[in-house]
Amino acid sequence: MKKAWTSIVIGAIASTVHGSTIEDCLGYSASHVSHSSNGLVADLTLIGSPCNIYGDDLKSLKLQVEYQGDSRLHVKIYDANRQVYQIPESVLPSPPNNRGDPRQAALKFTYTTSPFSFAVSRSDSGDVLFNTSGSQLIFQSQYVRLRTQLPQNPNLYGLGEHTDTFRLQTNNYIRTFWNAESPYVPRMSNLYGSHPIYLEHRNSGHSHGVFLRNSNGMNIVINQTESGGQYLEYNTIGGVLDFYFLAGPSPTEVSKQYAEVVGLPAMVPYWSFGFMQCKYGYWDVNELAEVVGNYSTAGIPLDVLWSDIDYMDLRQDFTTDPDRFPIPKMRELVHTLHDRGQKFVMMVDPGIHRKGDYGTFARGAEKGVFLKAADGSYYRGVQWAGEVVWPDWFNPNTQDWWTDEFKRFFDPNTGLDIDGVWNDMNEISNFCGDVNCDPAQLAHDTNTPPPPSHPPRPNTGRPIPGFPSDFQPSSFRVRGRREAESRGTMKGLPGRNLFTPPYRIKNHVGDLSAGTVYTNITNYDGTVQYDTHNLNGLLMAAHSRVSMLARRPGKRPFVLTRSTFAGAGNKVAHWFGDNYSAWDDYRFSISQMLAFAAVHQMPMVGSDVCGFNGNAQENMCARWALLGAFQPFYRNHADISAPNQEFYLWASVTEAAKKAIAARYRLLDYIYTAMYRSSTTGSPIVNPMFFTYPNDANTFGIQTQYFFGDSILVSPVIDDDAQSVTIYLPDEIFYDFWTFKPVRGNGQQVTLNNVAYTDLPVYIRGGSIIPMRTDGANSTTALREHNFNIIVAPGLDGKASGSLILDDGESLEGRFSDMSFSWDGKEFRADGKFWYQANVQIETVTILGDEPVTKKGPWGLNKRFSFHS
Ligand SMILES: *[C@@H]1O[C@H](CO)[C@@H](O)[C@H](O)[C@H]1NC(C)=O
Ligand SMILES: *[C@@H]1O[C@H](CO)[C@@H](O)[C@H](O)[C@H]1NC(C)=O
Ligand SMILES: *[C@@H]1O[C@H](CO)[C@@H](O)[C@H](O)[C@H]1NC(C)=O
Ligand SMILES: *[C@@H]1O[C@H](CO)[C@@H](O)[C@H](O)[C@H]1NC(C)=O
Ligand SMILES: *[C@@H]1O[C@H](CO)[C@@H](O)[C@H](O)[C@H]1NC(C)=O
Ligand SMILES: CC(=O)N[C@H]1CO[C@H](CO)[C@@H](O)[C@@H]1O
Repeated sequence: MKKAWTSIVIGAIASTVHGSTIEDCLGYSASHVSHSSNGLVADLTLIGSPCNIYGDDLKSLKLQVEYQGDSRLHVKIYDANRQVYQIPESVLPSPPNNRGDPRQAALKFTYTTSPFSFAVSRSDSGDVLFNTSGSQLIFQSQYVRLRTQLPQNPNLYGLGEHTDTFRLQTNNYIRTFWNAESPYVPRMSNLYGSHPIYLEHRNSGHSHGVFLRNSNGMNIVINQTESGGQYLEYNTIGGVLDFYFLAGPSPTEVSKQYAEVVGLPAMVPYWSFGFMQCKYGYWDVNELAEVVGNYSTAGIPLDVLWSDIDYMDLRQDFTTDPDRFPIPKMRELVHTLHDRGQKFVMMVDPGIHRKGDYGTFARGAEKGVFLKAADGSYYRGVQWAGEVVWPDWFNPNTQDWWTDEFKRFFDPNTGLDIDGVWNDMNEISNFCGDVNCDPAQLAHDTNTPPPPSHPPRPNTGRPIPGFPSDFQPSSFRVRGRREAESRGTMKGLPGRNLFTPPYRIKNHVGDLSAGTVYTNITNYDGTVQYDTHNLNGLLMAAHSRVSMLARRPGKRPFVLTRSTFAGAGNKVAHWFGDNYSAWDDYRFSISQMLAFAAVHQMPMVGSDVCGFNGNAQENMCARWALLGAFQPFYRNHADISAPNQEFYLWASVTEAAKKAIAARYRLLDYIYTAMYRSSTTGSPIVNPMFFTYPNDANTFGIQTQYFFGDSILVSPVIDDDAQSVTIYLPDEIFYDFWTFKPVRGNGQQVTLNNVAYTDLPVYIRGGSIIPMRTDGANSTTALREHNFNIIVAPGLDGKASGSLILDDGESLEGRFSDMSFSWDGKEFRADGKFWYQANVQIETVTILGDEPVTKKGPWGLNKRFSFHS
C-alpha cells in the first residue's frame, strides 16, 4: 500500500496554535521493550517538540500487549502517569487476562520502533488485519488519534448505534459516538448508544473483530486517501487506546469472543418474547384496559401492556396521576392482566423533579445522590417533570435510594406489581439546551409539566371484555399536550475545555453539552461527564436491573433502555428509539437489529413496530406486524402526536398480526432456545446471511434478509407498497415455513410476486430440526401448556439437527432441560439433559421432503427416545 496519508480533521479547523498543524506531530518512539511469556510492555516517548493542537501532547506513554488466550489480543496505549480517564472497572469490567502463548496464538503483534506503529496479523495466513503505519499516533490531553490501513472496500459491520447501512459505507463516512436524544433517528448521525466494536469480514471467508474500550466522544472515520488508500481512523476527545483484537475466524466466533470481553447477554424471561403494545398518550387507566380488551375482541394475542409517562402525576417518577391513573384502579388493572396471563411494564425516567415535598426527591436529597454544579448546589435541568435534578450513578448511595423507590412504588402488596421496567431519556436528555437556559424559567415558560388534569371523563357504561365492571371506556377523550422541547440554540460557548474541547466531534445535537448534562459536571467518584457521558444510559439501566432484582430476588429482571454503551446487553434490552412510521424505517429496523444482535452482543432488540412518529399507513403496518414477529423484541408503540396504530384498527393488519403472532408462538421455544444459547455462549440470536454463509460473497452486503435463530430465513418484501421482492437463496435446500414445501436455493436471486400484505416469505434452512408449539394459545403463559410438534428439515445430505431448552421461563438460576434432536436420514433421536419437568409432550415428528412423513407420538420431554423411519 502507498504511504500517502493525508491528515484529516473532522469538523474542526486545522488549528494553527503556535503555528503548528496536526501534520507537524511526529508521533512516538518505542523503547525499553520488555517481553514476557504472554506479551510485552514498552515505553513510548514523544518525538520532537510537542505540537499541542488539541490540548497538550503527552510525553510519556506505555504500551502493553497481552496475548489473552489463543484468539484474543489486548493492545493498550495509555499515559505513563495513569491520569488519563479510563472506564471504571465497576462499569465495564476488563476481561480476565487468560494468559496465552504467543507461539500458539491466532493473532500476531508486530511493531516498528520509530515512529512507533503496530500491526496485527493472522499467524497462519499472514493476513494483516490492522496496521497503523504511515500515520502518526497522536496522544494529546483532549485528542487521541490512531489510524489503520484496511484492504480496499472492506466489509465492515457494527459501530452502532446508527441508521446507516448494515455493511458500512467505506468512503467519506463518519461514525460519531456521543449518546443523544435523536427523534426521527437521523441518518449519518450519532444516536442513543455507543458501541465501538467493528467486525470485518474478508473475502477469505474469515472475520475478525476490533473493540476499542473507550467511552469518550469520538469520530471514527472510514475513508480513502487521495491516492486511494483505504483506512479507518479513531479520533477521540479523551480516554486511552484500549484495544481488543478478536481472531474469529468465523463471524460467529467473533461475536462469541466479543461476548467474552463485554459479558454474555442477560437471559430474558419467556414472556418477553410475547407481543407488546404501548402508546404515549393513553389517556387513563380505562383506556389501558380498553386496548387490552380490544386486542382480545380482535383475537390478537397481546402479552404485555406498556405504560409511557402518561401514568405519572405531573410527570414525576414513582407517582400516578390520582384522577386518571389512581393507584387502587391501577392495582386492579395489573391484577386483571396477571389473571389473564398478561404482563405490565412501566416507564421510569432519570430526571427527578426538584420539589421539596416530592418524596423521591426529598429522600434522594437526604442521601446526597444528585449531581452537583460547580458551587455545590444541585445541577438543574429541565425534563418531563419540569425543573429536575439527575441521579449521580457513581455515588454508592444512589443504588440504595433507587432500590428503595422501586420497592415502595412497585410493592406487589400496596403498589404496582410491574413485570418489567423501561428507562427512557437516559442519554441524558435535557430540554434546557444550553448555557442561556435557566431551568426554572424554561419549566415555567413551557408549562412543563402540564397543569394537573381534570377528573376523568364520564364513563360510557360499556364493559371492557375481560375486565371488572368498573373499567369502562370514557365517553370522549382529550389528548395530553405535547410538551415544548428546547435544544440546539447554543452559540459559541466561552470557557473551559471540558465544555468546548478544541476538537469537535460531529454530534448532531451541536456542542457536547447541548441538550444533555453539562460535560464539566463532576461525578461522585471524581470523573467528569465529559468522559462518562456515554455511560449514563448503561449506568441507569444497570441500577434499575439491580433494583428489579431486589424486588423479586431470583427472577430475571426485564429492563428496556434507550441509551446504551458496549456491554449493555449483559444487563438490559434495547429498542431503537423514536423512529418514524415510514417504509424506510421499516427497512432500517432490520439493519439495526443485525448490528445489535450479531455484532454488539445486544440480542433483545427491536424497533417500534409500525413506527413511533407520524401516521402509520395500513399496508406498511401489516408488513411490519409480520416482520416484527420475526425479531427478538416485538412491540407496537406510537407517539402522542401520532394517530393510534394498534393492530386491531385495520382488518388487514389484524389478519397479518394474527398470522404473525401464531407463527411466533409456534417458534417461541425455538427463539427462546436461541436466546439461551446467546446468553450462555454468545452465539447470535439473529444471524446476518454471511454469518451462515461466510464463503458466499453474495451474502456480504445483504441487509434485508436474515436468519432468526440459525435456521429460520426471513425475507420480507421491502419496497414501499410493493407486492414483490427479489431475494437471495444460497446454495442450500430450504422449506417454505408456511407450506413446508421444499425450495432449492441455487446461490441466485429469486423474485417472488404477489406477496400479499398479510404474507411474509419465511424459509426453514435444510439441516435443521425445529420444535414448534401447537396452535391456539392466547398468551405466552398459556403457550407453556401447549404440546410440541417437531419439524425435521433434512439438508442436502439428508441429515438434520436441532435443540430445545425448557425451564420455568423466569428464574435466574434454576432447573432446565437441554434436549438435542437428530435425524440421520433413517433414524430420529431425542437425547440430552432432562432436569426440568415440563408437563407437556411431543405430539408428532414430521420429516419434511417432497412427501412429508409424520410419525405420531406422544413422547414425553423427560427422557430420550428414538425411532426409525
Ligand atoms: C504496515 O504498513 C507498512 C506501510 O505500508 C508496511 O511497510 C508494513 O510492512 C506493514 N506491516 C505489516 C505487518 O504488513
Ligand atoms: C475523505 O477523504 C477525502 C480525501 O481523500 C476528503 O476530501 C474527505 O473530506 C474525507 N472525508 C472524511 C469524512 O474525512
Ligand atoms: C376499542 O374498540 C372500540 C370499538 O371498536 C372503539 O370504539 C375504541 O375506540 C377502541 N379503543 C381503543 C383504545 O382502541
Ligand atoms: C386466555 O384464555 C383463558 C382461558 O379461557 C382465560 O382465562 C384468559 O383470561 C385468556 N387470556 C387472554 C389474554 O385472553
Ligand atoms: C461549566 O461550564 C459552564 C459554561 O462555561 C459554566 O457556566 C459552569 O459554571 C461550569 N460548571 C462547572 C461545574 O464547572
Ligand atoms: C425516511 C425516514 O423514515 N426517515 C425520516 C425520519 O424522520 C425524519 C423527520 O420526519 C425524516 O427527515 C427522515 O427522512
